[in-house]
Amino acid sequence: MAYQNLIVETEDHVALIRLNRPDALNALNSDLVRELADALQEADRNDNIRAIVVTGSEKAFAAGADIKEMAGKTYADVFATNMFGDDFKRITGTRKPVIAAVSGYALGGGCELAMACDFIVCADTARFGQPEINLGIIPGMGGTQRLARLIGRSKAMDMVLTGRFMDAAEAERAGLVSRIFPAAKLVPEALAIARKIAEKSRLSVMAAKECVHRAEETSLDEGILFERRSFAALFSTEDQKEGMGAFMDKREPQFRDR
Ligand code: DAK
Repeated sequence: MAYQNLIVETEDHVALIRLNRPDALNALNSDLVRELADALQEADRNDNIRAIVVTGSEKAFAAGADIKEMAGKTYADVFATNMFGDDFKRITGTRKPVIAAVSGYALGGGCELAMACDFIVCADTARFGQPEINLGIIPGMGGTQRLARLIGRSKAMDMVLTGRFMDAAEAERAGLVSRIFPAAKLVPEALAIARKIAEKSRLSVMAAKECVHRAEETSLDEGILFERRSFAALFSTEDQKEGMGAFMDKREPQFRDR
């Protein structure tokens, strides 16, 4: 599919989706968010793709929702159209692993988009923030919820109430990002991580993703039960036999997603 606001490339079973509105620092307008949801769904359906990287430009992952598009909206517009809501649900519904590779600004909806991916790696230039408070609004794509879960209430309140930006080192310390790379190496490193995941059994990757996300949505007891059931289910797969057999034979496993 051809996109106006994205550049999509696929290599070695990994889709690289680059947000591409350079004149607006990749501000998220409704077209871009719809296209991103389409691209992720397309990648999810494509058997050749096993992992996905979402990135922006060197200067900005995304500087937030498009303020120029939002400025004139009324309560009725935002509420009745469920602004971004349906597309964002499609984005978070992606079943394959999605890595956010953040360079430069990840602000407002941009930070929320990064947090909606499975994990975030960033460049040493990254700046995360929820500056909506400066515009007389609050985060609207899960920022208050995901940030609080990921970095704790104290830092989340600090970010959301002051609108200050967090640099890469603080983001890593806080647990918002998993790894930091020099800016020039960010995308190659993110792709290398995605390729590493792409080598695993698709079945255990998808089960692992579902289980980790459950941790944010259920009690510990329920989450552990979900994990236990998923763990047991994987013993019905050929890939479990192959993975353990390969270990005992001292060879690399050949997973077949069965
Ligand atoms: N929207 C629209 N255009 C933006 C933009 C944005 N968020 N951010 C930057 N731009 C545009 C600028 O207007 C400028 O365009 P021209 O004026 O040249 O036409 C161009 O990008 C370059 O920006 P600057 O000239 O400002 O570049 P600087 O390097 O000087 O500054 C900056 C970079 C990132 C610090 C600055 O651009 C900035 O502060 N941007 C705004 C950041 C921000 O406030 N972000 C939060 C937006 S509110 C919801 C879901 C989500 C949301 C709301 C509701 N629902 C589901 C209900 C989310 C809300 C937000 O994200």
